[in-house]
Amino acid sequence: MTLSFPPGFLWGTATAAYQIEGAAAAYGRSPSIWDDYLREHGTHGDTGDVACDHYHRWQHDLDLAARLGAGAYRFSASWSRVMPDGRTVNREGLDFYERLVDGLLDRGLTPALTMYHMDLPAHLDGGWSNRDTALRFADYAQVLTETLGDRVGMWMTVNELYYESWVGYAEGAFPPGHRDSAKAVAALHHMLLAHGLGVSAVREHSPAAEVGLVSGYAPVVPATDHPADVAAASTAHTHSIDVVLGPVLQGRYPQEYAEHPARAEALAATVVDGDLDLIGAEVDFIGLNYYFRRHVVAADRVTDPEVVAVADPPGDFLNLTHLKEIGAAEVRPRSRHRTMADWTPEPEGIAQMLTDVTADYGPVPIHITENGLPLPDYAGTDGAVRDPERITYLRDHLAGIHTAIAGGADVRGYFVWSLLDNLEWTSGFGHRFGLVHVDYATLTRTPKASFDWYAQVVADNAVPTGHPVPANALPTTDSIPTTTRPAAESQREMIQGAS
Ligand code: IFM
Repeated sequence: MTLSFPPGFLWGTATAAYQIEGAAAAYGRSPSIWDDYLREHGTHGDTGDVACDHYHRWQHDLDLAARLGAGAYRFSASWSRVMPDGRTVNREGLDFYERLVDGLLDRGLTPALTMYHMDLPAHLDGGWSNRDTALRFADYAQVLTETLGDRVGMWMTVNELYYESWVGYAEGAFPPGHRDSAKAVAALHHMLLAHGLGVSAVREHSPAAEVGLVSGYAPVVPATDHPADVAAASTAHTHSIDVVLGPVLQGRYPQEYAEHPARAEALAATVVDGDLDLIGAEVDFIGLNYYFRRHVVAADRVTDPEVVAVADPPGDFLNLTHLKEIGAAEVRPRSRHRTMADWTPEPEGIAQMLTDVTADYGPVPIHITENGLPLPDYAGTDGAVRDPERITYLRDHLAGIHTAIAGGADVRGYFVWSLLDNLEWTSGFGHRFGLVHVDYATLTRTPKASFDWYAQVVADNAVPTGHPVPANALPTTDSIPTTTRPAAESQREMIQGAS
């Protein structure tokens, strides 16, 4: 059985600058907040110094993207490369993105350019909690759109605002590493403002293009049906999802957020008259990244035997300040299929997300701008990389999207995260999300079984369901890893060899 997608459905893959480019200290780039942070807090010292060396191998990588037959390729520009001091344009950096955009067009791929994907220039004092950062972003967006606006068909302003602001400014688990919720409220607002300013730049310099924002979307569900847990999940959903989609699609923050005792003061101190008009300027689509759902209970129930029993391990919960402040706590659900990133694939959540967004915000055009699975993929002795779990994962999520489209959701496209294995931020190179395997010792690219599977989906504009993954995607007994050295070790050797 196959599930056909609407004619003209846009298939693509996605990447982001810092996670693949490398050449971090070259060609005029200045450090982003991630460079030093990962040296101290990264896994095995994995950093973006070399990453996939996409900066030098981009032609080969675009050939791979084209081989998939997909219509679009989502990538991000590095602000630190384009405007290293925040004010002056680095022509060499901008030239790189010109080459990339032209290279995509030469290969028949629509460039889907994300202006900002987590790699804030390190010299921007105060980061996103400082309003001036949004104004600097406006300059950067002007430069990008003035230079590339005649060729980029799809712009995405800012990626995963909620996640970056709360993890980086309230939980201290991403750079800049703050633990201050007021700063997170400000950071989120300034990222939203940057989005609005980015939309203005696109309308001015790239009028034929489409523009949207990319929001992470992890539907929040109650871990039990106790009324207190149901209420806590609803609040957490508003504070993590509607807090982004409300301002962008309706020009206002959800009342429950704006008036919440834990948020109201910081928000009032941050928002300036006119901001929400800019933030709520019309977009052409909304980009949603879906990976998992969040399971939430009322914070004062974490020791209740009912909650202790549903958590896995029993009694455990994720101690997140920003949830605690709004009376919620997150637990991991029981699951046989926890990923290496410690979340559980729940394909049913993607249909739920699409149906809910459509119900809450009307029939807004949607692109799934990221969806994918981390695995410890390796090349077998025959050189093949078999990833049947990823095929199953993609198939089940695409089936969910198909269901949502049939139910009235206006989904226009789907981008697999990711084209290439890449640097998964603090989790390092071990978490492989790519359709293409990257051997970090040699930087050799090997399309995985999922690459061929996805190419067939694109060619058919349809997803095969109801039968097992292809035989050539299944592991064989001789599948022995060829690379056992930690990625960081080989990357360090490479840098030393080059100097
Ligand atoms: O790798 C990240 C990406 O940078 C942002 N969205 C989630 C992906 C997987 O964790």
